[in-house]
Amino acid sequence: MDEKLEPIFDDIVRRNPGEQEFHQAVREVLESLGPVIAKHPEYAERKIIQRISEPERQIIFRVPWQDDSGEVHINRGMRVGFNSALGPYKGGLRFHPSVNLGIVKFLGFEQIFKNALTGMPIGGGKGGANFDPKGRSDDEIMRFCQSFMLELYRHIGEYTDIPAGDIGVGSRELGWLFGQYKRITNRYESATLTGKGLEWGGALVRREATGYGTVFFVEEMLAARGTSLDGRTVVVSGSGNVAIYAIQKAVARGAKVVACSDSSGFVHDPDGIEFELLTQVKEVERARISAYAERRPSARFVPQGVVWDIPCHVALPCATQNELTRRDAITLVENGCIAVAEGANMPTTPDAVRVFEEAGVAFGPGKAANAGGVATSALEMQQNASRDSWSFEFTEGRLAEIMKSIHDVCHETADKYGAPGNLVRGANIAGFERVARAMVAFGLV
Ligand code: NDP
Ligand code: 2IT
Repeated sequence: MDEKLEPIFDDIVRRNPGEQEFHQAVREVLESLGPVIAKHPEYAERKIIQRISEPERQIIFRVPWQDDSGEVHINRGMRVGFNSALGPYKGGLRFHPSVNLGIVKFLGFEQIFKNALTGMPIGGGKGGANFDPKGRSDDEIMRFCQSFMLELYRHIGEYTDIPAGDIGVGSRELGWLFGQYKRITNRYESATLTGKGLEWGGALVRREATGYGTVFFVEEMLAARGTSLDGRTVVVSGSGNVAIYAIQKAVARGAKVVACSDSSGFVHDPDGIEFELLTQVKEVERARISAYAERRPSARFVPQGVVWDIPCHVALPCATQNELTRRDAITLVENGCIAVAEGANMPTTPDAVRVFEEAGVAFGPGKAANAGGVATSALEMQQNASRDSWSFEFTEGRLAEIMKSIHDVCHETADKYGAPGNLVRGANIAGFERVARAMVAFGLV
């Protein structure tokens, strides 16, 4: 890290004790910004880095609810509005037992730069709760969503803050959240949430967008190196929304996806993961990934196994933060991996990223590679604003253009700042510069 930025980083760590994931996300961005500060002294004078690292607002609230047996439970809900220089706060809601303020802040911080890279008018935010939906009935999850919205509603809105899904929150939960929002406010404000169902204001392609976008990004990275996905072996972690549609699109582009996972282990299917069976198990039945192997003779389930032990050309981490370690990176490189793109947010540990960089593996950081989800959320907002709905083909075409433009701006920015091929630097600098310019324009706010 540039020596001018070190005391700023130390101060951020001091002011946010114990928030390791947040520190990790900030460090990664600051490590890219030395040459930007050298070129733009006005950013240092106006303390843009110190301001961008402090959320504009953080809301933490109690979420009480009753389970099916009548027992009372208390969870902690939160929403962090990190930066609104480019537009209203935009970002998902995560329901997972691991959620805490440090995790929501790391996600919100990443979201600022990701959203800037899309070129759409959206600021960065994130929220969630330490609620564990696993093993809960539909009624229990609905009551939780309703209680969560009973506080959240007063903080969100089309021009203020627009939540969407993330881990544990999909269109089912968004339906319960929107139903409650509409009831409390007496207004059918579609553009207050994105990722909605198609019958009530949702947009085609939003469900598929993050996974598809990650694969489009991989294709751009490979094309820049004179190759393609065709005939490549791919391994994906996770088997949720992002993973499922990354698998579908990778297969459509001629790759063979041989493994995917959930928190209980992974399945290896040398014949190629069958999309229909995967969606039946994970989306329809909401079962564990082992159920896939039970019904597919060519597949085996490896409980608690590390999916990165399966040899592949392309690795797509699509589950959660810090799931791909230095050890995993070394294994992947030894097995001939040529490209990695982060469908998840910050899934690769910093020392694993270094292994890929040193080995010359093409690496697409999450804030670029998984930006297709939030970009398509912005397309959903556009459709809501004009009370229109676009076709699947048209919307997918827009998504593909956006992913290409994100790849190109990261690539060009990395070149311009003397780090050719380093998309981590390119993404951090390009995202930061867009936000910084708007913050300078607004004066001291
Ligand atoms: P889902 O809830 O649909 O799926 C999450 C998947 O990751 C599941 O297979 C889950 O397994 C696994 N997983 C989650 N937490 C852990 C953990 N702690 N350890 C091991 N496995 C875990 O979420 P999404 O697919 O929406 O999100 C996946 C990632 O993509 C997240 O990092 C999210 O922030 C990111 N992302 C999502 C976007 C979206 O539009 N949804 C957009 C951009 C990024 P299990 O079911 O066993 O918990
Ligand atoms: O991490 C992310 O970009 C998301 N979870 C999607 C956010 C959104 O507003 O669509």
